[in-house]
Amino acid sequence: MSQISTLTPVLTDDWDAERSWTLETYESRGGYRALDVALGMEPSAVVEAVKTSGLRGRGGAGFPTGMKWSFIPQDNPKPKYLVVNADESEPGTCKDTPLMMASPHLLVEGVIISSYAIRAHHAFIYIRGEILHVVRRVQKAVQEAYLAGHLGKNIHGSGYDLDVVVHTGAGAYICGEETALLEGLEGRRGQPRLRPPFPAVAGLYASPTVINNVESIASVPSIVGRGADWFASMGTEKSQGFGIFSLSGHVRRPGQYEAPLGITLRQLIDLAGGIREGHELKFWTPGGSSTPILTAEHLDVPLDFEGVAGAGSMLGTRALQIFDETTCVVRAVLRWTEFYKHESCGKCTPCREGTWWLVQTLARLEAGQGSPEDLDLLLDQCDNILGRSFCALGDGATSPISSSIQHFRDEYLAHLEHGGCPFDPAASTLFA
Ligand code: L3W
Ligand code: SF4
Repeated sequence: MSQISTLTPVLTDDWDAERSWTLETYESRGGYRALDVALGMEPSAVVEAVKTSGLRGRGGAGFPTGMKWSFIPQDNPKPKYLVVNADESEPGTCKDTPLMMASPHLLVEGVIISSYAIRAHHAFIYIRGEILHVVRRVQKAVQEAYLAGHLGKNIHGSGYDLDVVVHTGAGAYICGEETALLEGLEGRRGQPRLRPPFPAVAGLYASPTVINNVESIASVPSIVGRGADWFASMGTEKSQGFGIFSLSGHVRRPGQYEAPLGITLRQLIDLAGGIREGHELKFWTPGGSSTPILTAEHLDVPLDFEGVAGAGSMLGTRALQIFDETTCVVRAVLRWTEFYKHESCGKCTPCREGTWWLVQTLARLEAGQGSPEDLDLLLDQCDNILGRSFCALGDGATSPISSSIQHFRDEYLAHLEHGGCPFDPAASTLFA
């Protein structure tokens, strides 16, 4: 099975182990040994190792993790903080939740090593409030880690102290934006802050703060334990290492597939047993609905930051939502746009008003009641949001619309000719 050998079980390695989430299982499989390695190093050497590994942020933007850590000013007398962004809410994105359920100690060990590297003594794990089972599991792991001496005072006799707080959000998508998350953590309504200053300079309580995604932090123990060169030997030249690819929708075996960056959708669909029987791929998202959709033409695009950008999209969170020919693209895009309208925080006019107008225009087209000029109107509305919004939510809302018009203009027009949706809603299991 040559395809199986392309997988890189590191983050998902323990998922099938019995009671994988317990400290006992984690330690029996080598857990918390990388922490000893890290505590034997200078903090700056840990930062250097993460830089050398090439690890890039796994939350969507792909910013180099080691570089972000090195922005923390060590001559600043203020406390330093580490914040884990576990507010996973991007449509289709579902990798951090299973990771925290199956391997919460991998995250906790990553938090301790990362906090040590940036010389923080307080860390926060900000978890989306609706996933209470995850909150409880991570809280339990933190408690176990305290009792075992992995957290608290004088960790492993090293003289290093760290406290970790598990914080629950209230379920707003915008709180996954790092500065809105900080507002929420400080007890205010979650709305983005102006950047710069970036959080690395003035973040939580106006102090230097590193904010990283769950999967980024969970990758750190393996980098420290197995070496930066080992990590960098996987993936592609500028997108090193591995990641979790979440396949959902019209594939036979939807799920999480851990693989080196640079794998293609064709290979991943093979691993997932193919598109459901008797059907063919129509369109897909590389990283959730905020990334422009791609089509069957793009099956062999390397799924790394550069490859997907070259195809006109973004790698994002590797939330690969797969749609076959039974799905109406206009209906799918309308559903996503309704989500952005609902989740717009209202701070800036282009996004607050623009997402409302996008829904009006799309709904008209989807119902077959618009006119061909509505397509230009939609693109004009996107133009007035993209690059004019305060944060990435507004930009993201335009991605499915402009990319679907680029690839499926005829399908929009077919709605007008048909006087409504030409698709049989019973044929598709999605967006029916
Ligand atoms: C210091 C500088 N730090 C950048 C840091 C910055 C942040 C990171 C990336 O959006 C994307 C978005 C969504 N000095 C710095 C600096 N940084 N310049 O680097 O920053 P940025 O602005 O490139 O991106 P972002 O604001 O973090 C994230 C896309 O991800 N996305 C959404 C995913 C949603 C989830 C979820 O559900 N939780 O992850 C999917 O594609 O559209 O483009 O830390 O501070 N000079
Ligand atoms: Fe809020 Fe949307 Fe403006 Fe972001 S782009 S600040 S979510 S209104």
